[in-house]
Amino acid sequence: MTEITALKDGLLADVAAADSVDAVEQLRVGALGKSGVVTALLKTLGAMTPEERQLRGPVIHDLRESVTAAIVGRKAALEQAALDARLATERLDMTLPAQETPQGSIHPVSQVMDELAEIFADLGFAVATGPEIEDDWRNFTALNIPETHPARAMHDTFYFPDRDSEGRAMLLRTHTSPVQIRTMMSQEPPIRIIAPGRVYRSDSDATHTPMFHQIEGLVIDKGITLGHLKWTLETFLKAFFERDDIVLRLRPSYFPFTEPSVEIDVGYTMEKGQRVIGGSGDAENGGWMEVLGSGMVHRRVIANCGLDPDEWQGFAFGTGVDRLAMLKYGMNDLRAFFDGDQRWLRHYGFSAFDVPTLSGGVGA
Ligand code: 2NM
Repeated sequence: MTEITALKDGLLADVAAADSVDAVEQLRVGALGKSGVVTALLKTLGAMTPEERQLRGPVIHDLRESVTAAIVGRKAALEQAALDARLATERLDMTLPAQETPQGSIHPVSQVMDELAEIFADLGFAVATGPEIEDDWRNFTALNIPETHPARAMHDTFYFPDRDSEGRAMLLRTHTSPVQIRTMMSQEPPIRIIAPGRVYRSDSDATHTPMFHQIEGLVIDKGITLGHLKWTLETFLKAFFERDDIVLRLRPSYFPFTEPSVEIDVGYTMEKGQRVIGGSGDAENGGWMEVLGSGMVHRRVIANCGLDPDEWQGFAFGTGVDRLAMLKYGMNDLRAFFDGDQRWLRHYGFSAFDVPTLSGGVGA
């Protein structure tokens, strides 16, 4: 019995003195391994008389448990100490200045979104955002887009396999209009918002990517007319393209959510063999380019949002941010926008210090 107590004290002292995980492991093999001293003692229990076993059994089991616990504890302490030492050497002071010049740049889409927010803020518009996963009521039904409308077809819309808790089909929003629906349902008019963001359509070729960026605008107030729409979009286009000779052509069109609906063309002229926004499209060397869709918000859409269409009227508009960026900064392949090619980003990217301001010129 005393030799077991001595063995236990010796093993515990060895474990406590072990200064590496490897050393502890060697002690474990020597004591608890297949031919370890403690294992050998456990094996002697089988050959004992019941009386002997009753006496020595608990002592041997206590030996095994004490040694096992000591080994586990010592290993954990050593591992923690090793981790603490590593963390101490790998510590980085993130408040120190960078040792190398940052290589990142602002993507043209982000830059143009900032320009748009700046221009419309000056006209009294707030920026509204919403989820990219929407339901078919907010994305289609509320906007007066009937079940049979081609925009709802599977080849245009990315649907999720499951419905939401209200039994509505879930989808990736195909435009940012559900943000306008959410705003009309949750805010009291007057409303003046722009809704920029990612939208998704199952479409992919040289001029279409399955994800692209849209900006839509909405004004709801009393006595809003097509004149307000025309002035707002003309003022916006002059600020965005930084030219006073922007000429608009309003063309009748059709959208389910506006009545009347108006397509906005902008005059362009040829400069050095390139189309440049500005000047009359009817000029000798000019033409018209479609840049915005718009219209007076359909009274059914206003009513769907719980507002009285006899009291509240409004206009809305929408366009592609990626296309606006291409027109302003002269890129020709939409697909390059989302490739993450370092050379493209170095060439077309903006400095983080290039913050668009109206006083400094949004074009930078
Ligand atoms: C466009 C063109 C015309 C539009 C309408 C609405 C809403 F929610 F108020 F009904 N939001 N956006 C709209 C109207 C969008 O994009 C080409």
